[in-house]
Amino acid sequence: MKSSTGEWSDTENVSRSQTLSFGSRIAVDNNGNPHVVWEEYTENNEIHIYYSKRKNNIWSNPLKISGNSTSNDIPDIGIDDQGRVHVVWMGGALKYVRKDGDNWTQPIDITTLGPMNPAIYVEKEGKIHVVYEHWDHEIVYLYSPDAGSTWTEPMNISNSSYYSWTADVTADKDGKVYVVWSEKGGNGLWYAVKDTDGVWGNPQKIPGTTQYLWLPAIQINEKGEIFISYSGLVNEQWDIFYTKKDTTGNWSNSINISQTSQNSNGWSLGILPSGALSIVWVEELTQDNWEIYYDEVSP
Ligand SMILES: [Ca+2]
Ligand SMILES: [Ca+2]
Repeated sequence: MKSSTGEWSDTENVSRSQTLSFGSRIAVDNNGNPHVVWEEYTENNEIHIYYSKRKNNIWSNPLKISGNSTSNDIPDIGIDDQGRVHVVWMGGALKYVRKDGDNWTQPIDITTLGPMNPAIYVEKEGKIHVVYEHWDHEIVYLYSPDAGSTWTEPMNISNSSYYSWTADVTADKDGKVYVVWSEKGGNGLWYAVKDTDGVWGNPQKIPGTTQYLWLPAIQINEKGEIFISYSGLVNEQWDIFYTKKDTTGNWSNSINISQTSQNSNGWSLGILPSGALSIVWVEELTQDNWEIYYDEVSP
């Protein structure tokens, strides 16, 4: 963790297991405590989803939250202002669990329609937005207006003939929902907006995003400026970029922030209290040696 005065703490082992721990995601609650989910590979080749929370400098014992399902993948986590924790992942179907106080619900299937690479965003009051890739190469959206009690039917929001994949979702302070995704084959980054009346606009291409790219992440600040980071192909290797849409609707040119000669891949994007962007990615220093990198950018 990085303190408010800029020092990084020592690395802390959250999973504390003898087996492979992989694919972690993090969310921070109102009190500043981080909550982490990840995939844990067992000795008999099962994969389960685990959770731990840090409070008073202590990480809770890792807890298996994926129930009896033995093959699980790609968790994501969000927290509302009541401190309820919401987690989705792929376990055949798209699984969802909620932590309320100290109690976890049993996993439920919120859709069985081909969920891949899910991402979750939870608004303050507990409205939940989930996007994922469907097998037919479309980006699909699910919504819960009531903190996970009920869910809408899956809705195709990409609706393109291209292979649509790697989506992320967020909402602004008024409740407008923004989804960004990549279209394979050099067709760039696209986004769609759900207005506060619940109606989706047509997907729009983000200007200047023509190269091969993937793994977009999206954030919106209090002013309504939109920030998107992604991995894009440059000179036959990958770099990390970000672009910004200002409040008058103009997109900036994408800025290359990794500028390294080896592969750079995402993703995590945050907005710091100062207004700066925090971006985390991995660099392939040598084959099989990926290291985690971090940068802050004043947009
Ligand atoms: Ca498509
Ligand atoms: Ca690079």
